[in-house]
Amino acid sequence: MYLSNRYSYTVIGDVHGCIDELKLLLITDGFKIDKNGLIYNLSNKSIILLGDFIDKANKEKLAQTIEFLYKNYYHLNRDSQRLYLIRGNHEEMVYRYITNKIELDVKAIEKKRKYYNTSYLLEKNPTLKNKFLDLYKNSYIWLKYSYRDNFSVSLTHAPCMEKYLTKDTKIAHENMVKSASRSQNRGISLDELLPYLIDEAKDNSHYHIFGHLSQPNIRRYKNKICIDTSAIYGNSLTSAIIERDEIRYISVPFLNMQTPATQEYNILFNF
Ligand SMILES: [Mn+2]
Repeated sequence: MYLSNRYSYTVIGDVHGCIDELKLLLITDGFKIDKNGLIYNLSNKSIILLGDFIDKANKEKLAQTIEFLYKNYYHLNRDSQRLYLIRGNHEEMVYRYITNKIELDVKAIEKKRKYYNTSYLLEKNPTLKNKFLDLYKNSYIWLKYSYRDNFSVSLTHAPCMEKYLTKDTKIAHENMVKSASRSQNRGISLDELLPYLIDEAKDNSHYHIFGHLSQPNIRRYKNKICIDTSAIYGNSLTSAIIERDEIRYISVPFLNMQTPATQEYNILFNF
């Protein structure tokens, strides 16, 4: 879906239930949040979540995150769309688990427990489940912003090959939602696992911003930019702010309002 360039866009990386950090990031960017949790002070700003707003966090924070996004989805999008959700692999998998689209063999049950803990929360709370399903159905696979002919930003959850980027086939959609799995390719550097990120990178102003591959900081190689800075792992939550033909960044630290998740991340780009 193509975005109007009449607005600026605050594009936020993988939230994974970091609701306190999400609110702090929005406030740092000039938004106001009232006592009911509604976002104000938009002027010409729009908000885009880059996918994976669920899983890995504790269940109270996950529930708060879904409630916050649901009420603001309808609050902010009353007249024109100002809050967009891009679908991540976690939304996709939890959707499949809670709508019984996955055969629950031993391996699937183990994965559900290990990686998709939001499924259990939603299965126990039908109201919250319906809110999640509504957000899932209203999410986009890709969004694209253009400013004149010489500046554009494509947004997806995962990095992908250019042949899939902003295309609307089933295989293109799968590739924009999830890239090769790190958990199933342990010990392989991301540069080896995703060689297209280096091979297809160009020194121009047609950017691809993605999350999905948690990193210790913003990783950028030419026109490829990863803004998943590992909030739920105790690091920071990052947004890229697109305004006219410029991109700037705001990050806020993990606030220790919940126990961080643990993982060791492979770093993108060996330089
Ligand atoms: Mn992801």
